Order: sequence, then structure tokens, then C-alpha cells
Amino acid sequence: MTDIAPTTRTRVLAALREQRIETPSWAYGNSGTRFKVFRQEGVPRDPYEKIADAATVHRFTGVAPTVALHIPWDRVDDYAVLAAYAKEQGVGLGTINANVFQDDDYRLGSVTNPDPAVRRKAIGHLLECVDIMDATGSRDLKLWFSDGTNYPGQDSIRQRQDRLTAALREAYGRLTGDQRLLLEYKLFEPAFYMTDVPDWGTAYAHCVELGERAQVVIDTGHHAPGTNVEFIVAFLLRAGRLGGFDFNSRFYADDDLMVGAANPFELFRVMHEIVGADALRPTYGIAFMLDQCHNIEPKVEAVIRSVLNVQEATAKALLVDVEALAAAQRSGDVLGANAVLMDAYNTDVRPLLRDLRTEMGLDPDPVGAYRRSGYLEKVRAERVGGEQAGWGA
Ligand code: PSV
Ligand code: MN
Ligand code: MN
Repeated sequence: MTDIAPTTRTRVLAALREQRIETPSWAYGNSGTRFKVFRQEGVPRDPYEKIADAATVHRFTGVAPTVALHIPWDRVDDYAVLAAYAKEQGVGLGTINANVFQDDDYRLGSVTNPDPAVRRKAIGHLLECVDIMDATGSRDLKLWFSDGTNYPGQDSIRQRQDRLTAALREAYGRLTGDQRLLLEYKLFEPAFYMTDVPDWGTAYAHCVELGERAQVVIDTGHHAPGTNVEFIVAFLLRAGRLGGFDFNSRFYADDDLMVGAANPFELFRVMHEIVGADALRPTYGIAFMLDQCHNIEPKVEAVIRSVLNVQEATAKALLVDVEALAAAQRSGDVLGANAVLMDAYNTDVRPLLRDLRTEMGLDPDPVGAYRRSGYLEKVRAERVGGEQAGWGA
């Protein structure tokens, strides 16, 4: 694809202007592996400063107007005050992520723990997260359970599913209005023999049992190598059960590297399914979130880069000549169909995105503008003793 036709260009720019990407509060804090956390200067010391960083990302990209919170990492006394602060900064509070994986009580699991008292404590936290959603005005409760077992025979797989069902039912029953429960799955880690919600099929089955406001979240780093992620996207879209994404990229397992860094072609294929189902627009309801940790690279800049990576993949997906693709598919032209897709993927969309930003009143080069802004130098001077994001704490 060399030139972009004017009508295509108008359509693509309109869709990109509408796109929304949510950034995670924990991406701005210190993080690391279980071997080492490398502390960086200028990282946020509290949830307010994380929000200030998220607002900075939005200021330079124009498409990241909300920030996801993780409780208790982002616990504050008054969430309405936090929401007001976010608004003042030009962003909103987004998804509330529950955390039932960092307490000694959860050694044998949280909501699937054999001990009813531990299960009660975990469910209490889920319900508290819905209270927080009420205060922040957040729509989505995102649940990821580290629950599972390390050894065959350690616990009953079936009973753990029963306990999971009971907990999910209680959390779901607490939702009101347009609130949703987003269930995330992950193949393994920290459990290594059996995970209670290991895959999209398990998450999907639980969501179907719960009701329409229960939806599956796809964390792009949570699959076995070689998994066809866009198939999962297509299946869940068809079933009306795709609630959102945790975008990141992986070379090995749950690496949490910048989205689009390891496999930009996969990201394009995912966005192609989204665009094909007309599911990009915010009114469709999919939450496009990042879930990343920036262990060695500067954090705010890495989040800006990640937002741009999602935008680039989306722009390419929007450029797919759908009529030519359908015609090739109908006539069984295998290579013709593939060429249509590759043509869009191989288009350099960076000039188009620069034009988009200029039209939106932004600097066409968000990374360069951020670097020139002196924000990092300013927060480095102001913030001493930044906090750990939560991982490896
Ligand atoms: C688990 O690996 C996970 O992907 C979940 O979304 C957690 O909430 C998140 O990481 C925290 O980084
Ligand atoms: Mn995740
Ligand atoms: Mn993860």
C-alpha cells in the first residue's frame, strides 16, 4: 500500500481519534523480577503521583484518558478525593484491580483456599473493591487469581472450582448499574501444577454462568507459546464476552514488556479482529488496558511508547482493504487474501499518526516532546524515595 485514499484516511483518522487506552498505575512505580528491583529516581511515592504520571502520558498522547488502580497498592482514605484529583489532572479513574495474591493467608489460594475463613477474607476484598468502584465511578472490576496448586493431589480440582464459582457469584451479585466483572486467566505462575483459571475457556465458562455483565479479559502475556491469541479474540467477540485486554508483550512467559515490542505482528492481528467486529469504538465497551512493568527502562516514556505501539497496530488494522480481503477469501485466493493483510501491516503509518496528533493539537512526536518537557527532571528533583509498585515488594 503506497498511498492512502482520502476517504480511507478520513475514516482511519476518525477511528484513531476516538480510540482509548487505559494505563496501569503500577507501571509508574518501581518493579522488578524476583531477583532484583532496580529503583529509579522520580517514581511516584503515592497513588496521587501515579495519577500525575498517567496524566502526563495522556497529555502527550491524547488517547490515554484513564488510569487503572490496583487495590491495596493504591489504597487511599477517600477515593472520591482521588477521583477529583484525577479529574483536575485531566484523567479519570478506570478499572479497579483486586489483589488477593500478596497476603500470607493466601499460601494455598484465595477464593479457592480450603479454609473457609481465608475464602471469606478474599471475598471481602472483592466486595471492598466494588465499594471503591462506587466511590470512583469505575465501571470494571478486574479479577485475577493466583490460585492453584503446586503438586498433584494437593487439593481437589473440582472443589476448588466450586469455591471459585461461589466467590464469583458473590462479587457479581454486588455489582450495580453498568458495572462489570472482568475475569482474567493465566496459564501458570505462581502455581505450577494446576491453576484454577488457567485459560480463556475456563474464564468464559464462569462468565457465562454468572451473567451478561461478566466478561473475559485477555492478558496477551498469559498464554502458552504459539497460542493463536487472535482466535481467542475472535471467539470471545462472537460470543459477546470480550471485556478487555491487558496489553503487554512476552518473549517467554508473563514478561510484562512493552506491548508491541516482542510481537507487533500479533498485536496487528488482534487489532484486525477488533476492527473487523467494529469493536474499537469506546461505545462497544471493550477496555483496552496496558498491564506492564518497566523494570529497567524509564517508566513514563515506556508507557508513552506503548500507547504509540497500540496506535500503530490499530492504524494498520484500520487500513486493511476489507472488500479486497473478502473478495479474495470468497474466491479461495489464499495468497491474495494474505497479501491484502500484509499490505496493510507493512504500511508505514507513522506519518498518518503524526498528522493525527497535529490535528488533535498535540506534538506529532510524543516521546520527543516528553523528553523535551523536562517532566522527568522535575519529578526526580521533587520525589525522593519512590515506592515499589507491588511486585516483588
Ligand atoms: C497477573 O500476572 C497480572 O497480569 C494481573 O493482571 C495482575 O493484576 C497484574 O498482573 C499485576 O501486574
Ligand atoms: Mn494482567
Ligand atoms: Mn500478568
